[in-house]
This record gives sequence, structure tokens and C-alpha cells, in this order.
Amino acid sequence: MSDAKTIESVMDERRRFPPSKEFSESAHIKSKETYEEMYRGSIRDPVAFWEKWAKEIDWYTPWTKTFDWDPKEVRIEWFRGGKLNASHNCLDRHARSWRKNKAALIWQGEPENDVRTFTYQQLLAEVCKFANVLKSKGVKKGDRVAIYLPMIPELPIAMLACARIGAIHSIVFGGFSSESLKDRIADSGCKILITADGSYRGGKLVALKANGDIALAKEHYVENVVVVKRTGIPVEMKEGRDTWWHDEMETASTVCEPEVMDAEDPLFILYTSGSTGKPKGVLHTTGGYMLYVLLTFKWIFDYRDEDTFWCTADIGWITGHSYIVYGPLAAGATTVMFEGIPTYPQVDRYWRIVEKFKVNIFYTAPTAIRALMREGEKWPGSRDLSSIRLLGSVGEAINPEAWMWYYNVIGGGKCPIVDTWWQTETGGILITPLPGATVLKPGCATVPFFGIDPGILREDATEADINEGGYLVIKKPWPGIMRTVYGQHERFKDIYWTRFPGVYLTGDGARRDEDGDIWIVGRVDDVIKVSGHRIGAAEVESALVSHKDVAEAAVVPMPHPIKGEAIFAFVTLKAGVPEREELKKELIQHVRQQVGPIAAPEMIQFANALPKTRSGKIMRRILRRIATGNVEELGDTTTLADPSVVDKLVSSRKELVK
Ligand code: 7RM
Repeated sequence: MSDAKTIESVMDERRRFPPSKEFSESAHIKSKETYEEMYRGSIRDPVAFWEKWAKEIDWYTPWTKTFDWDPKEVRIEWFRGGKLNASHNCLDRHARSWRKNKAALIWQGEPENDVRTFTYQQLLAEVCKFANVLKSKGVKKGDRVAIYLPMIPELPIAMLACARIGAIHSIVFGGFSSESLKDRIADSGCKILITADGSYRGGKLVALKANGDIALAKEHYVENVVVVKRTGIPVEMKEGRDTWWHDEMETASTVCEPEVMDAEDPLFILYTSGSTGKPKGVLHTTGGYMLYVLLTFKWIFDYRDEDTFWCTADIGWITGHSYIVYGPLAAGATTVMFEGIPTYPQVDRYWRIVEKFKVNIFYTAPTAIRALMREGEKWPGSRDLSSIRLLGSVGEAINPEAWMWYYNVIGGGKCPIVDTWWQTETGGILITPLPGATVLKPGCATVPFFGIDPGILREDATEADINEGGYLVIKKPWPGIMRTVYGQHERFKDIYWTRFPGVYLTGDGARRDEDGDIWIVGRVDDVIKVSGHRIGAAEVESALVSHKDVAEAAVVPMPHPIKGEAIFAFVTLKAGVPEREELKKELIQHVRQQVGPIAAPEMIQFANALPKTRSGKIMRRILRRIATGNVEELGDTTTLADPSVVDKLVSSRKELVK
């Protein structure tokens, strides 16, 4: 559980922001009463609720059983027997309607003049072409396709092409290292890799293809590599394996019938970090996921056909999968996609894009808000943000100060903020305000979405009292929940369904206030959220230990004013290795190479020994407090094998702060 201090500080928050009359009147969900009535219905009879709303999706064949599950084996099935295709739902059905010439995707490249807009019919044509390219490479239904691309239109095109032919995409964020890419390609047995020569990042060029080549130097099943030319940096093309995207697309047909998929056929795998071991391949299936992202998108972002929606996430993370691509396109929306970063060429880049495309709904992360807040009001103040009518936040709890700035400076004091809590595993948003119905509280994720039945449990599985922190669980499966860890169903059961049998364990702590609103307190496991990116302590530790001079490492979060959390590493060197400042730099570099730049430790402290229990378990609770500088409240240290270890760590931590 997080420190009592954090809990107290958010409990002081007494500001309330009810939706305005104008907003509520035109919203999909217009009042608290409507929300509550629909919510109660969805919990009393989830089958009837989801059956009714499943008609928002196009089905080739209707399902025969809406929901079935075996809590013991954790087999979850939604819409058994139902047949559909995700790319048909995102493209064909709109291209056949009045939306055919509506902008589906507006892409803003990092260079200001790189803008590409795809109508629904144009996007469909591109997707069909690439689907045919995949087919020509022998990719079939059920095959895994690795995608390692920057934020360029070819990324959603490749995703939807996979969905069209029933191949399972596994997208690897462009900021991950070749080593991480290699692990992910191997774990899911990908047959083909889609990548680019390089990518732009804050005016610099990053080599992607070269990373791909390193990843493929080891054992794998990859037969083909398709390379998008984005930057023009030189690459090596391996004869017989590597081809250019533009060459392949030149002759590809724009006609490709979508594959008829079962509701429970896999749609994608996305790797995510947990407490232990290597990242897990979170597997999502077709019917339930598509329905869940469509409905959450429509109602939480209160989407109307005339709106332009912009989610600033990278498609390499779940937020981009669900709320740049699948949710918005399933709803027939106009979705904006941005290649660059918020601070390049200047810190007003986001606000320029809002102004340029007249963005109506803007969805970003607290870390970006804090970074831009620091630059002052003059940047947003000199751009016209009046098109915005709704704001969203995701990735970590938003601190009330950032919330107020977002509300007043970006939203002009008139736009609701939806603070959306969810996870890679949940597919879509679970806890969030409904903007026309919910009274907002800065820093509070508020209420469950329809069909979501959360609990906050004590160690002994009883329900926590009002304002008592506990484990956040969800008591029953919803359509968007992951179905398994790819190839490791036992791991899925162990991680999520064993601590409290039969309920989904989120890994987060939460409390419910006197109004019944849910406040997320933070992770209760060893996951660190660095700038909203999810990093497993175990991965960073194993990267550190793989360095020749390191004997042992323990990694914990430390608070950071912009990143939210940063990585603090305690490192024990091998006997005889001197402690040098240079070595710290080398270790940081090593982690960047092994995992990726996002996992680089902020601070390293050398430690002769780490605090351990008599059974040899590292006591992270103590290390967390030391890293935070919170050494007055170290708690009970009597169970340590050698309590003097702690005193040494505390005194050397003090020296670290100059
Ligand atoms: C969407 C995403 C999931 C973890 C989750 C939380 C944290 C996400 C919020 C939040 C407080 C929020 N997927 N988290 N959103 N905490 N308020 N609105 O981030 O798989 O990468 O991370 O992120 O700890 O468990 S994720």
C-alpha cells in the first residue's frame, strides 16, 4: 500500500465540479440518475445489458451464448458462436455509409508539413492492400505478426490488415531495445516483422531497422521483414528476407475480403510488465474487445460524429490500441495521430495541433500535463484552444494541482475531465466519470463503467470500509478483459485469479470515499509507472544483474515531479569491484540497451548488502522508503536477517543527495 501521507493529501481534496447543464443536455449519458439506473441494470443482469448493446457491432452471424465462464480454469467466453471481423467494423461498414468521405485518420508528422489524411474509404483501400501483401508473404489466420514502427499511418494500417486476415498482431513500442524486441518476437513465435528504417524523435533520428536486425540475429521464426521508408537513413536489406513497404504496396490489390472470425478468436497480443519475470503477452480476443472499446469510447468521451478526437498516446501501448485505433474507428470517428513529442520544436506543439485541427476531445497523460504546466500559461495562452469541449487523463493518478491547471488553462474552466482508470489487461476503461453525469473531484477516477463490479478488499478478502485503502479487484469478467497470457495460461491464473479466488486482481490499491467514489492509490506490486509507462522492477533488476560487475540489484520507485515515478536502483557490486561514479553511468547505459531508454534508472545507490528477511527475501518496503528519503518511518525492521544493513543504506542515501 502507498504511504499514509499520499492517502491523506488526496483526502483533503474537497473541490467539486458538476457537469454544466449545456454539456449534460447534449451528452449520451445525461444525468447521474440515468447513469445509476443503467449501471444497476448492467450489474443485476450483465447478460441482458451486453446483449442489447452488442448490436452496435456488425456481426456476420449472431452469437448463441452471450457469456460463459469457468472461474476455476478461468476460461472466459463472450458471444460464443458470434462471427465478425474487427477491420470490417472499423472500416467497411463506415466506408459503405455516409461516412465514406469522412476523415478516419488525420496524421501529423513530426515535421510540421508532414500531414496525411485518410478518409474511411481511403484507409480501407490501404488496409486491403497491406492485407494482400501479408497474404503474399504466406501470413495466415492465427499467425503472429510483430510490428515495430514509429507513429506513422503504416502502423494502424498494418494492425488493421492483420485483423482483416485474422493474423494476431504483436506491437512492440519503438522505444524498446533490440533485446526486448527479440524476447517478444520469440515468445509469441512471430512469422514476420513490420518495421521502418528509422523514426523521428524530437528532431533526432532513431534507427529501428538496425535494432530489428540485431533482434533477428538470434533464433526466431521470422521469414520476412517489411520495411517502411520514413527517414531515409541507410539500412541493410537482407536479400530474400527484407523488402520495402512501398515496393510491396505498389502492385497490391485494394480488394481483400475480411476473414470471418469467431468472437473468441485472438485479435492481438500486447506485452506488459508485472511484478515478476519477463513481460507477459496479454491476449485480447475479437468480439468482446471490439464491443467494449466501442462503447467506452462513445460514452466516456461522449463522441459525436462531428467531433475530432485526439489521444496523444503511442500505439505501442494499450491506450493507443484502444483509443487511437479500435475504439474511435469502430465508432466511425475522426482520430488524430501525432508522430512527435510535446516539447519539439517548442513546448506548444500539442496546442498548435489542437488549434490546427480544431480538436474537440483531447486525451493525454498526467506526466505530459505536468511537463507542459511547468513551461507556463503563455504557451497554451497564445493558441486558440476553444474547440476543446472534453478532456481526458490516463496512465497514473493525476495530482490535483495538474488537474486544476488542465481544467482551467487547457479547458478554459468549461470542459469536463474524464480521469480514466484502466490497464493493458482490461482492454478498455473501467473506472471513470461519465462526463454528462458525474460530479468531478480532482484526482479521483470516480465510478465504474457499466457492467464493471469493483471491490476493495482487505488482506482477508472482506470489503474495506469507507476511506480504508485495500486491494482493487473486479468481481466478474466483462467483455474487454484479457483472456490469457499468451502460451502461459497457468501464469494468467496465478497472477490475477489466485490471491482472491474467482475475482480479478488489478494490482492497484484503492479506497472508496463517503460518496462511493473510487480513488486509485497506486500499485501494490513491483510495477513502476515512469511517465505513465509501465516498467517491471524485475526486468530492470535482471538487466542490471546481467552486467559483469553486478552481484545483486533491487529496484524501487521514487517520486519524480514530472515523471510521476522514477526508477531508483540499489546495486551490490561483485567482490573486488570498486564503487565508481563512472560505473553508475555505465549501468544506466546497460539498462537502456537491455530494456530501452524508458527503463533507465534515475538514481543508483551502491549497497554493500541489501535488507533481507531471514529467508532471503529482499524487503522492498524498506528500500522504497529509503529511496524516497522517508527514513523516519522505516517500519518494523526486526524481521531482518541483519538490521545494521539498513543504517548503512540510510547514511549512504543521505550522501547521495547533494
Ligand atoms: C491504460 C494504462 C496500468 C496501470 C494501472 C494503474 C495506472 C492507469 C490510471 C492509473 C490512477 C488512472 N495501462 N493507471 N490509469 N492510476 N488513475 N486514471 O495505463 O497497463 O500501462 O498501466 O496504470 O496503476 O494499474 S497500463
